[in-house]
Amino acid sequence: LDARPDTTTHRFPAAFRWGTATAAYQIEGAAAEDGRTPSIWDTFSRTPGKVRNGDTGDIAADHYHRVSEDIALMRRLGVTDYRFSIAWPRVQPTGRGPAVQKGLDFYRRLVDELLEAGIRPVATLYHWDLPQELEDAGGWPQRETAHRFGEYASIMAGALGDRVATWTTLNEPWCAAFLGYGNGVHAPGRTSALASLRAAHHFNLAHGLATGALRGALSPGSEVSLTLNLHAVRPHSDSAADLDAARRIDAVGNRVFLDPVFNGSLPEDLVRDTAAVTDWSFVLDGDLETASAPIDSLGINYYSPTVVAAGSGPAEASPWAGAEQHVRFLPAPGPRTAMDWPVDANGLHELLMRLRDDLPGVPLVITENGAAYDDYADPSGEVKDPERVAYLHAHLAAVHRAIEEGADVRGYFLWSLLDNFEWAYGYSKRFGIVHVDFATQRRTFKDSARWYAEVIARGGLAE
Ligand code: PNW
Repeated sequence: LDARPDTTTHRFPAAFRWGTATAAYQIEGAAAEDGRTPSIWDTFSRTPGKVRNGDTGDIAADHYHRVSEDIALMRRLGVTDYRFSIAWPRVQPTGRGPAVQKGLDFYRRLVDELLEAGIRPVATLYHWDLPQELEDAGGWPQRETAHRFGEYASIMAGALGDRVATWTTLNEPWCAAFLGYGNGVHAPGRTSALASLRAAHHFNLAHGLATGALRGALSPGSEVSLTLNLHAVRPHSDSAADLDAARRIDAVGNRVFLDPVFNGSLPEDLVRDTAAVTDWSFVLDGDLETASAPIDSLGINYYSPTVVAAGSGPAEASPWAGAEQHVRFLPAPGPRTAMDWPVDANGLHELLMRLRDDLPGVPLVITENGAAYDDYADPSGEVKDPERVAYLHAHLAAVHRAIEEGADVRGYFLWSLLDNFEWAYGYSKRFGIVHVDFATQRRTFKDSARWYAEVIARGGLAE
């Protein structure tokens, strides 16, 4: 039996937000119901060879039909907040024109049931499911898409602005721009360095336009935010060449979004590094001002650190526009998750220290952290996931240490509530703290769910 003394070793601030996170395409299913049309992820997952085992989000965790059941799971966990995303093609199927009432109704019911359960709704407007029609018109490399996104944001602000606690404009624009248009591992699967940089800029513009649209419709106490998967970049050595490799990845991985959003500027070194790809003439007067509309917090998704050295990677189909010939990625040492991602909680602490120093006055929220592991079904019927518990414990301890050292971290959202459609990996990777049997849609708490409920109840960690 567990012999831990019942003493809290890491107590979090009383107002700390404890949540779980999901995304529409990864859990909802009901891909063709109530007027929803295909997004780029429907098209991509139906293209042979793009997603492992040919998996799609057609059914996923069937959350569209199981909202009440899933909110009951969250009540059992005791979370204070729930981070979900809105599927743009459910609300505005062609990405233009009037909203579909049934799409709005679905999210209104979700939000109202959350509020009834005492759980704060944290809504992300874009978690990668662009209406296919907008991709057919050019997608994110096309400026018009940013304006369409601003319009969609005002529809959502009008529909739910009185009851959503936190709006997140975009989830991980780095993945959407550079994996979607750079190396093509994510939808829409295009491979062009220029397209990836254009997309990144239009995400910044879209974020600013949406922030403006939301600002006017917020209820008192509501907030606007942006979630980035910032790369915790470590140079392999202190050599000038390795430090320069780290600078390049920081520019095209982090500052490509941080500088426009928090400074209203483009990183000068990024413009230099990418001179062979573009002169950035797609950045028009006023864009950076729009992108830098003040926001209330920054969301950070963290899974593992990135170690780089001078060298070169594959020139073709890279998500690192302009850095391919100068940077080599090294495997970080130590244990790995089922994604083969290194487990290293120090990377999260390093990132939070950097943001404490670089973005003073900006409240931080961990909007995703978690790990994929294969579950072990105990003969007792319990789902054992000791590695996930160890991963989560170590990362929450790192957040706690960062708070003690002055980082203004307001909350933590565990990725993910449910096992779900893990993008290019399909259903082969399980991130949930609740096991989903995809044949029956039966949900079962894993040990990590019980552990997280205890952490939330205690307001911190115990040994
Ligand atoms: C994030 N990478 O995706 C997403 O926000 C989630 O939807 C996803 O399920 C989760 O992390 C786990 O993967 C990422 O290759 C996908 O650097 C890929 C990368 C990073 C984040």
